[in-house]
Amino acid sequence: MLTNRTFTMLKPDAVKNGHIGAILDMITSAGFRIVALRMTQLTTADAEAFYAIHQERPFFGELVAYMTSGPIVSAILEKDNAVSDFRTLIGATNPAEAAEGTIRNLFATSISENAVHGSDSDDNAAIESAFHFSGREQF
Ligand code: 3AN
Repeated sequence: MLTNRTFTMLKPDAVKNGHIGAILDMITSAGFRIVALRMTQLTTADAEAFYAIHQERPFFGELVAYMTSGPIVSAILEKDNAVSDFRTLIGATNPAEAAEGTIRNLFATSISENAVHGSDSDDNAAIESAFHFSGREQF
């Protein structure tokens, strides 16, 4: 249904460090069209639900605490091959391994505070988009 779309969050560290504009500029300069956009702050219940797939991982508590620690910017992005191209643009989960010039290489501070989220499949892009935006907030 949402083919050619992916979902992203600019995480609390990126917002706190003043990188919203620079990151959105990198995203649109790479050919993505912003089709939904919001600044918000996740509740603990929101973050636990969004990251439910990671609930058995040792870093789950740290991840939820971090993702609720301040405002985030969530967005839906459209482009051919959006999920894969966006994963390339953001770089590896661990910024120490993120390729030069990627968003995480430039803006992430650590593996847990890694600046941005990007969906890992078309199915998850659709689920995550619907979690954050109603139909009439998607253009
Ligand atoms: P990605 O965001 O690159 O798809 P996932 O899905 O493996 O990475 O992990 C989701 C989030 O969990 C990451 N963005 C990161 O914030 C956090 N995370 C992943 N691995 C670790 C780790 N080893 N220690 C702390 N936080 C982690």
